[in-house]
Amino acid sequence: MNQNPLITLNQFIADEQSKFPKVNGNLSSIFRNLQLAAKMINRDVRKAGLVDILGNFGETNVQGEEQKKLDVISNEIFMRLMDLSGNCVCVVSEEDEDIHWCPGGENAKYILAIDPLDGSSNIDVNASIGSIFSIYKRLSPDKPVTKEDILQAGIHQVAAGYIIYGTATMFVYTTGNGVFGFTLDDSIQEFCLSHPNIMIPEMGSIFSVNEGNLKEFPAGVQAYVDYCKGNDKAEKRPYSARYIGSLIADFHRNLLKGGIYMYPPTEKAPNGKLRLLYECNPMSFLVEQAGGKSHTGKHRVMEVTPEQFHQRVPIFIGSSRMVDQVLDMMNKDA
Ligand code: P6P
Repeated sequence: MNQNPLITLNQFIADEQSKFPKVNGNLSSIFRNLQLAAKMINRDVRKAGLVDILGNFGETNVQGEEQKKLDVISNEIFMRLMDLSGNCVCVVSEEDEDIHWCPGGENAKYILAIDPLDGSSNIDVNASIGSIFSIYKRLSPDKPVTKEDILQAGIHQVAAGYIIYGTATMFVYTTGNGVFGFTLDDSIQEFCLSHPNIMIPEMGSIFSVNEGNLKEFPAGVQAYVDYCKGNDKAEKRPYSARYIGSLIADFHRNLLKGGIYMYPPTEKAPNGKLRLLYECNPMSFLVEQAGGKSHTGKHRVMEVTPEQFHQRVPIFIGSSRMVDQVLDMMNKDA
């Protein structure tokens, strides 16, 4: 019999909340609805091959990318459940150019930024995909929300996390007191604590980058990729190249095993491809809480003050010593 106590995500959230007597439970209510959204999207992702919901929706999102039906469905699920939580004033989503204002949420305290289904180009080929969320508190509860409430630097996040729809479905999050992973037990439809206090190894032997763009990378990044492929048994080089094309899948593996994920500037994407508000900031909050690092090449990601809702930044994120190595090589090249 497994001796580990069965701690569900709901119980864990309640226990965490009880540590802060002054807390009124509004954030917990958002988490309960995020969890419900995760279960609903998991249901749709798992049956994608069965129900005719594959293929392009025929519309494009603000990023100009073909929208898969599951992108649209996932976005609608998150929006509906944030509306119902009553504790969210607005949502910034990768799928919507404009802000979604939650009806009746004018006086709510929290702002959500989401990538409802990241890696969606992998849906039709059955590779792991995921949802990413980032939560902020509005700056001035007694005044109407302004752009400044939404464009806060990542250091001001109150919570962040992702759901990975992989061989198992996991809910991984932080509120600034460590990183915790919960695995969905399908038989009882409960997320159960499986990875308490996740810490990323300070050194790893996995590098994740799209080498198809290698010649477009800054010289220091090219030098680091070359270093990863070098021969040094003591340093476990050559490292393993692992790049799924799904940020959450690559990040989750590197978080548990150690490694670095890079999306450097390219000619096509001079500011990188990943979005600051709902991809880079939440993943950076998680990795730093797990003892890792996240950098744009010029700044700590979480210290960048956003200027636009869908702003992109380059990102080097993962094991602290691996991030330091690539930054050193970029600085030498500068
Ligand atoms: P590329 C998916 O579209 C995504 O945002 C990340 O999940 C993934 O790591 C990256 O883009 C893949 O981009 O340009 O290498 O195909």
